[in-house]
Amino acid sequence: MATLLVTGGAGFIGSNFVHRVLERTDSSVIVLDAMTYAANEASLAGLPADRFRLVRGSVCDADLVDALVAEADAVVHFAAESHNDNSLEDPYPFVDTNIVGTFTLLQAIRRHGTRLHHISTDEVYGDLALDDPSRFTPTTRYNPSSPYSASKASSDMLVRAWARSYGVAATISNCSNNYGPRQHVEKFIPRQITNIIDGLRPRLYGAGLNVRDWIHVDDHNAAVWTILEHGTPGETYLIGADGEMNNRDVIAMILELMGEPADAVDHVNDRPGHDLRYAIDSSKLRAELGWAPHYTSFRDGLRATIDWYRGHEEWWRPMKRATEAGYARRGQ
Ligand code: NAD
Ligand code: TDX
Repeated sequence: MATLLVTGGAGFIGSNFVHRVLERTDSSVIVLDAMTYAANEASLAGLPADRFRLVRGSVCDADLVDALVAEADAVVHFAAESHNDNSLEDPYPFVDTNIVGTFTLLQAIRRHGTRLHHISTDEVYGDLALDDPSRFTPTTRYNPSSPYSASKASSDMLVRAWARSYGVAATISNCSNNYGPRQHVEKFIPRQITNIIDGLRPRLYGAGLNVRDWIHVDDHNAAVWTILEHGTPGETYLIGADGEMNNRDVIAMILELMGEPADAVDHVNDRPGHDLRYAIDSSKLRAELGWAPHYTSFRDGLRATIDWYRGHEEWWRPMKRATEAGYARRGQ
């Protein structure tokens, strides 16, 4: 893949993907990013200028998207509004970027016959009961709960339709909750780490029994690269690393790793419609494409992530105050 177009490459997962590709391959990368509040240009610092270019613009801008797709051999589509809490407060940008943006990209992909990998989430399947032994598989029925997950489910459906009706060479992956460096401090794990650094207590929604299936961002991105190289167009792959844990236990681990007492937690307002449990069965990806996670210890990955936030205060400090002000407004 000589030239990759990476949408949303200034965000959390996209920026880690861009670093990985430029470090490990000879490919050139063009990032298209609207540089919303969720983007951080510092996440793209130090990349080789002869193989990397940042274009500021929206995936909803049809002319710009068409021109960039024309330059690319393949497109990896990370760009999205990504935070459930924000989608509950103002769903409009989620419909616009996640649905209209994906449609706009698909039309350009269709015109140019370019390979596409679409990044999606396990949240499209809704949630599982806490005592349900089953996990999400590629045939689980779509049943999204929030405006965010409904918009991602819509985008997946568009990709599937464009693959079937127009023969677009697209793959889709639905991944579980990511953690690791360069994640916005609005998200669960970085919020708690940076709260503790700031002398604040972690904030647990409700009783904290909701379960998420954690995967290190590098394991997600390794899977994306594998699918891009070896996946079958038209197929959907679920990405997960068997990392189920409830929110209370994650905070307990963060407190312990950061040398704080186990009970130093505030319970705050629950998220409306809060999904109970996500769990991914990634056996298709493992069996068909030979992927396996590298980070098998969540504790070690979390320790490294805590170290990253301790060592990169200049990266997250500018966004911390506004993020906490938004949470305070919602009693969270
Ligand atoms: P993020 O919010 O950190 O980054 C999203 C990026 O998209 C930002 O840089 C933002 O500026 C950009 N963007 C937003 N609107 C845009 C537009 N209209 N045009 C161009 N760029 C735009 O999100 P993330 O956590 O890195 O998630 C990336 C993708 O992975 C999303 O599609 C998300 O649904 C999916 N995903 C995330 C997780 C997770 O745990 N974070 C898990 C599974 C799937
Ligand atoms: O302060 C908090 N306290 C808390 O208890 C925050 C910010 C969250 N939570 C809970 C809510 C969830 O049960 O922690 C869990 C994780 O919350 P988020 O980080 O907001 O992630 P989630 O809603 O699970 O969605 C994430 O994973 C799937 C990403 O944000 C999505 O983009 C991805 O699709």
